[in-house]
Amino acid sequence: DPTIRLADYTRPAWEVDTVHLTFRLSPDATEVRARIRFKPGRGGDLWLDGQALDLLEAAIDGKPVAPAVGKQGLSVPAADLPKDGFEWTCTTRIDPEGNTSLEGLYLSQGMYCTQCEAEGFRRITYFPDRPDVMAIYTVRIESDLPVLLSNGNRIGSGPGWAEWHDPWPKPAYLFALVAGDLKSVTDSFTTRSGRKVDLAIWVRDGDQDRCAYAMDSLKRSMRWDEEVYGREYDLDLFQIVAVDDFNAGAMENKGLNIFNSKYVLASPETATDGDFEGIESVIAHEYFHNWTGNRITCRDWFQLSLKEGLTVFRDQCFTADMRSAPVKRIQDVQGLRAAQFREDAGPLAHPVRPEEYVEINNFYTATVYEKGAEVIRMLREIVGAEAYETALNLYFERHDGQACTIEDWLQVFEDATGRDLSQFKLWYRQAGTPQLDVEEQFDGTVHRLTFRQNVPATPGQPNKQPMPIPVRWGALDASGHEFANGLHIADAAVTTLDIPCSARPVMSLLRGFSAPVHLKQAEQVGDRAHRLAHDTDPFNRWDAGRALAMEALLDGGDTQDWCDGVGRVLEDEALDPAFRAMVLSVPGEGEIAQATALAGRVVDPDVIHARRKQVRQNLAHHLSDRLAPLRDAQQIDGPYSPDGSAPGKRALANGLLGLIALQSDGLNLAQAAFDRADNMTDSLAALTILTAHGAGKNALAHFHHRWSGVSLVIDKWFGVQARFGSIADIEALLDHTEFTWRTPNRFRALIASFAFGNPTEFHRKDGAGYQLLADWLLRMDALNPMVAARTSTAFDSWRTVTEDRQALIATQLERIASAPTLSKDTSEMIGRLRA
Ligand code: B3K
Ligand code: ZN
Repeated sequence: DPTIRLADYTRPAWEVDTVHLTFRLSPDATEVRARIRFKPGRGGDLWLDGQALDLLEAAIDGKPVAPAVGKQGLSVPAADLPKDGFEWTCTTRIDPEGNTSLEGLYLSQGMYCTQCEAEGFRRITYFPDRPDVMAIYTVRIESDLPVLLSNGNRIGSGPGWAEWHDPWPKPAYLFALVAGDLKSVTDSFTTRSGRKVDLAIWVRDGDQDRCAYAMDSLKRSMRWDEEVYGREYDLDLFQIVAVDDFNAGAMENKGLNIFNSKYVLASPETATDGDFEGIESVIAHEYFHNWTGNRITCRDWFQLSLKEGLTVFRDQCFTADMRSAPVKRIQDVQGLRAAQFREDAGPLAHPVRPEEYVEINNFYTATVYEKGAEVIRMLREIVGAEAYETALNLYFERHDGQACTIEDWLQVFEDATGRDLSQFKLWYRQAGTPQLDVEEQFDGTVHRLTFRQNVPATPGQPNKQPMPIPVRWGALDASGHEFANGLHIADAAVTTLDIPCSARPVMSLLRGFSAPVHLKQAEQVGDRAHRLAHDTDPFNRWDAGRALAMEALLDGGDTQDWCDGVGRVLEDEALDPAFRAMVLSVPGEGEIAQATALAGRVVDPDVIHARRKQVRQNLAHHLSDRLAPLRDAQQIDGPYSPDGSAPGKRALANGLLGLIALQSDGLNLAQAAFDRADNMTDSLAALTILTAHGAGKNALAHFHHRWSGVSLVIDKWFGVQARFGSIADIEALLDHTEFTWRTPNRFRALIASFAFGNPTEFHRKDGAGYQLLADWLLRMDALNPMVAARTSTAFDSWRTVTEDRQALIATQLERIASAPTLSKDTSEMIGRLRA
């Protein structure tokens, strides 16, 4: 399979004005008639992408043509084309039922739906399927199904047909079509300029009562984008469809978002606080794409972070505004460290703007998304909030309706601020998590900090240049009072910062996690505990506790300071319970593994598991009889609410329950909590604790019985067991009648949860865990390459584990690589993993 390179970009030979599509829907023989108006671009032959299509007929300006058709598309020589433009018509036949890749048009439980990003449209009709070709679409759908939807506004309908028109030019990846027996929940939103927008969420009959939170999140997102970014919605209708079979979380198709039902459906009984928050943020994310992604899109797929990094940053700020900003920041950094730092440290490391790919779907990564968002956060940190707003307004004004690049994005910041951002651009070009070492020296009048940065080598990038690293800092005196603060930009290999003061301060660095780096600060004994007790920056306060815990986890050292500090935070009633819950949590095994590897040591997942257990036990012992009263103090009165202070209280109560379970008799309390739970958050928390202790048998049976048929909840039932079960347990689950592995959510609930969330069994010394994963990757690859390739990243840290394990993984990677047929998705991933 060919490698696509950013450096090879050329403008389209032909551009498109309008597209008319007629779909005659049928499960295994849908006919698509296309009428496309082409206008000259760069000029040359006409190349139209097309995959898995049956071409029935084609014509140019009404005259039949016989183009050269291959597996990837068709071409017509320039000589056969009217040079001022022409109308292309063709009819293709496609097979939605047999489409198991879930790209293009497919069937999910009797419902037709599409997924066209990144390159699914070429599975519907022949087209220049690249985001810099934007056109106006009119769509006619013919089918007996009652609900027929596409982008934009409905311009006509009758029995067995409907027509839609989207007035805004868009790239093909934003095209969508849905047809099925669906029910809607409707509402409306009045924009700040007074336009009424109809809102509809489409679900299967029976699911209508689980849409309220999604609808409310949508309205809050629309308001927020007006208030914070000055962006109004631009159509009279905004629709969301929930579908059970979906490769990703959701998709921002113009005016017709399609969602994995996991990010739409929720009730207190079936969804956890985390699920509600996930819905709020994904609804916001897809909605925000309307401006950052749809109105201004990407010139090519190398620019993916232009829309994704920015939109993640926007949804993070939205959640911070809706909920607790410090807690949101802590969660985001935890996620960044767990997924992106991990990716950046291994064979899959790539820049926020990659320079080559074989399969673009392999680059919808934590680096493009989450590190991309961090880069924008840094940019705002460096230029300031006001200049950020000016630059964004310029961006919307200058580039509305265009397909843009990272250069365009940085240019608006340069123009708005007069700054030179060429060094900043390295954040888009250089992969790897920079390490920032700090040395401190106090000479009686000045405290001097010396920052040394090092960006590690990554695949294809042996040598790196220094990057501008914004370091927010605060200086605390012995009583915990903050006497100075500021922003230092570490923009050279070595930089220094002098703080005049009369006594050696305790430095709080990288506040709010102002840059995505590994900070190595050789603090003096007691400094971290001091900051855990006093830091005025909540993020750093949390992180100080984290660092203390990590020290003990890495060296098996003393946990006294950490336990003391955590105990004091827990009992500080002035602190938000959600924050206290975060302080209580111990770094996960994956994070400990990363820190181990970063310290240059070999990762033994069994040792890590044992250490983590010991550290939690120490904390439980230290807090001993304070745990139960603290938990009781989080009692919530009144009905369940996913908003306000209740989720934080539940998180704290359940975190405490996890520690109580480590004490004698604690499991009885967990069982009682399970029996009493009246919402999914508490129920699943108790179930997880019981299962983690091998005491979940009855609870699991009860849970399964109670939720049989509610697939999003049954996913959770699989997930819990996947994370704590033995391989034998997993094998029994694989044989379970409800393990419908063809549904991505169910496959992920069992296979991905096992591979990513059950390190001791996955890394079992006999290699059974690796073999199990490889078996299922091969099986899934034949059905749905995107899901298989994504799941293969579970092997991405394989060179950090013990040699015996590395050898076992190498065998499995080799086995996958030599399979007789392998998708381009998975073969690219396996190739990069083995390189
Ligand atoms: N843009 C989509 C992701 C599409 C995934 C393609 N493999 C969802 C999002 O990021 O909002
Ligand atoms: Zn997105």
